[in-house]
Amino acid sequence: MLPINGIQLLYQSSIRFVQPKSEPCRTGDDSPRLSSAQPSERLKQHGSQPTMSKKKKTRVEFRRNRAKPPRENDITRQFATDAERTEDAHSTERVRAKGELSRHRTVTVGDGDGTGRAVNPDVCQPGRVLRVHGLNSYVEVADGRVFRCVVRRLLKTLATDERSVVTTGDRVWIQPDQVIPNPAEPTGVIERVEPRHGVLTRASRRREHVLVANVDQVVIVMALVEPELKQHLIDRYIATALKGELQPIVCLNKADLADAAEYQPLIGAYAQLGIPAFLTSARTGIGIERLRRLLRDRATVFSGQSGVGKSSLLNAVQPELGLRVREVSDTTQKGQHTTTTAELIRLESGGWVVDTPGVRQLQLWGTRPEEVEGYFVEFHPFVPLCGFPDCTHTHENCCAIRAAVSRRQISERRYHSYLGLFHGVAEG
Ligand SMILES: Nc1nc2c(ncn2[C@@H]2O[C@H](COP(=O)(O)OP(=O)(O)O)[C@@H](O)[C@H]2O)c(=O)[nH]1
Ligand SMILES: [Mg+2]
Ligand SMILES: [Zn+2]
Repeated sequence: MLPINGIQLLYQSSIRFVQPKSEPCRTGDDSPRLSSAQPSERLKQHGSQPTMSKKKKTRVEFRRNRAKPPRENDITRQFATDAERTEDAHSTERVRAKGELSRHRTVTVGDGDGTGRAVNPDVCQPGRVLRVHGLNSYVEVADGRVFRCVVRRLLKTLATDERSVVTTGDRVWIQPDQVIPNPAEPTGVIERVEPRHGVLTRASRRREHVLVANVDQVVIVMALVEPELKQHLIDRYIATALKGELQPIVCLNKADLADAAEYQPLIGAYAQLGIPAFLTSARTGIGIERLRRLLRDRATVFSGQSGVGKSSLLNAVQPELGLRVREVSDTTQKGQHTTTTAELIRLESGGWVVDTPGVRQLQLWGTRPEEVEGYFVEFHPFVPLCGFPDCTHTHENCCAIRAAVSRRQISERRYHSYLGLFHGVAEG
């Protein structure tokens, strides 16, 4: 008996040792505090805890505030010693007049974000990449002309860590070709890509593939049937949106094919999280007016599995688009996409939309497991109450998240989505 008691005592004392709080397990029953706990407060609470929590916070914030790790440093240095430098610096000063650029004061050459090559505004002009097709990028400039452009070889060298040097939605500077044989199709060279914000990315052969850049929001299209609704997939898309700093909007499409009432709890759950969610039907027009309103004056990317009705919804919003819609008979042929490349399309009502090809495998690119909780907003008030500052909310005893799930303060469905993402990210 004695040895067992001894072991128990040892065990208990070791628990007390790692337990940072005086109470054994406080998982958030003090509701007033919970409801008022804002993210900033959460950070403060973290900050007052032992060093481990401090370390954790720093890492997460670091990732969130940085668009991208710096590229090839030595190339930059090498470039800085280049004779061109004076000339580059000079032209950059003039380029800075454009409001958005002034945020990046050190854009001269090879800065960390974007492919920061200085341009000469006398011969170059700014534009937006509408689509990328193989080696050609189609860039619309201020006067509405669309240039077929190749990318300056140097830019490709600077951006070796990424599959897409230039992607749909990029803001670029192009140098139009001197001789343009066919005025109907002017050509040029992309000289510079501005730093990106609001991106939708996915992993592609263990590299990052930026599907689209510089958008404000993502419409996550899910079909209620055909293909069958996979609720965890919605959470996966939402996490991807939040990681790319995009506002998620959930469209549950093909509402004409299912009993709409059944989905009200799901819709309500997302509304509570501040994520607009509603039923749509490209066929009958349900929800199209609301969708149209949400798209006005914003840049939006449509995302979702193949066959859920992304192109059909866009056609319903603006019939003149005439986007190709996949025939029903095609649905069984996996790997066939009618939309093969992401394309930026201007809406008559103001704003831009991007129809993306169906993404079969969506991973949270470059995400560490401990970052995943950040993409579940309803977890935020509870996280500081977990017994361990580095709680993963997967198995720990004094976990405020797990306690909240058992009290139904966090939905079990969302918690399972969290686990799926956490483990998926952990496995790489
Ligand atoms: N019944 C019904 N069918 C739809 C709806 N939206 C799209 N579809 C059909 O679903 C199929 C795939 O649509 P498509 O727009 O190509 O999907 P995408 O791959 O997401 O762009 C086509 O056969 C469409 O006619 C809808 O709201 N209701
Ligand atoms: Mg499509
Ligand atoms: Zn926890």
